[in-house]
Amino acid sequence: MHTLPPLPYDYNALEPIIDEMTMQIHHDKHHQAYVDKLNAALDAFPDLQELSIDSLLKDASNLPIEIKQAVINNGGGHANHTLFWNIMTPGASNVPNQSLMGEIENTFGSFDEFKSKFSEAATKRFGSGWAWLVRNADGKLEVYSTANQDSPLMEGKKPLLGLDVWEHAYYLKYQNRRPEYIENWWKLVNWDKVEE
Ligand code: MN3
Repeated sequence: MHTLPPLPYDYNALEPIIDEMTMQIHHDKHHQAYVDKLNAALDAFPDLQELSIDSLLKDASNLPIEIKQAVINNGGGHANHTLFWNIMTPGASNVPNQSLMGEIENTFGSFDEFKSKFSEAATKRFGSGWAWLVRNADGKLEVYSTANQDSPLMEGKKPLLGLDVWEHAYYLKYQNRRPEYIENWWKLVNWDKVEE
């Protein structure tokens, strides 16, 4: 059975950038629903119930056809949100440590260029999806976005930092102002967790 991990901080901890009601609905309703639907999809497949969520997604192409899309959607939703809660923290003011900062600068030119590339990926993702900083199969850092709840794990990429740009993540406070949500969100990034 997959279970909903508790938030690592209070529902109101990310105020004023992300409001308490959004956090409550997002975690307790949306994330819980992904967990419940993932468990329901795996109900008839005891062998698959033994696998970690990462293993399920990495090998998603080989899943039984009747549950494949349900696992991609809901397993992806479970994995993506679990990462999302953990890479945010109240009062974050830190930047990546020297080693990750050096790698970001080498890959993207500067930390600011990395941020603007990531923000652009988040802004331009049409409809619902996620922006990512990942380590790809060649071990290199990469910024891109995915649709829906598609996990980078399905493409052999390890997600380090993810931003949820589904409307449910920001609509109560920001309505149609996705760029403002993205800009404010940078103040919440917990770089210690990204490095882990
Ligand atoms: Mn979400």
